[in-house]
Amino acid sequence: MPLSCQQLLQKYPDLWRDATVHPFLTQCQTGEIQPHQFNTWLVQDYLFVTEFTRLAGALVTWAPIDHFDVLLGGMTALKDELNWFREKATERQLTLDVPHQPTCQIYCAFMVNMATAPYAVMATAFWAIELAYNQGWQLPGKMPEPYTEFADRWGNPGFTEYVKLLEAQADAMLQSASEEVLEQAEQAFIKVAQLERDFWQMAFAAD
Ligand code: HMH
Repeated sequence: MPLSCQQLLQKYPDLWRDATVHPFLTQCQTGEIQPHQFNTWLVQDYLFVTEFTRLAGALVTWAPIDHFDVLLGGMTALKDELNWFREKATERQLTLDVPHQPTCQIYCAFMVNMATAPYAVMATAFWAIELAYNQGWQLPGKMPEPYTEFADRWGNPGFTEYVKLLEAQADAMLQSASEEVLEQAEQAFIKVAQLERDFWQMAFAAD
């Protein structure tokens, strides 16, 4: 049973690679991505982040008080991020009032489910979700316009630091977790990796 976030990454390298390396991202870097693919990602990711914000709220509900600083800092960033998504949508003349695509719906349902999981499990899932974007947007290298600000949002050094703090908090909980909770945390990690891959694929395959 894994006792740390790093052990999860080491145990499932292929799953994690597929969560963070995708033609959607490499084609943002080369400029080959088409506007309808990018816009599909943008609108669906806004919907994703609204549900992710509710998961952040659930974390605050169950976290020990010494985890508040990191989590509340994350929520402040989410407030800014949601407003930024609305600006980006307006610039691109996109409506955010659209149905969830099936993949986005499944990911949102997973997060609703996580919100009632043991805190160690939700903290592990929350870390994995943020790390996926932190690494995913960094790996292709410098993104050209108009994608630079998207890559910077999740790839910037401050965000990398935040993800490390989330990892330390998840690790602290995993250290004293029961075998059953460790198993749940491992399953949640696997699920996040698969859902991340599916989310890129959903946008990439948009028609
Ligand atoms: C699908 N995963 C997805 N969207 C995001 N915005 C993040 C992770 C990071 O918050």
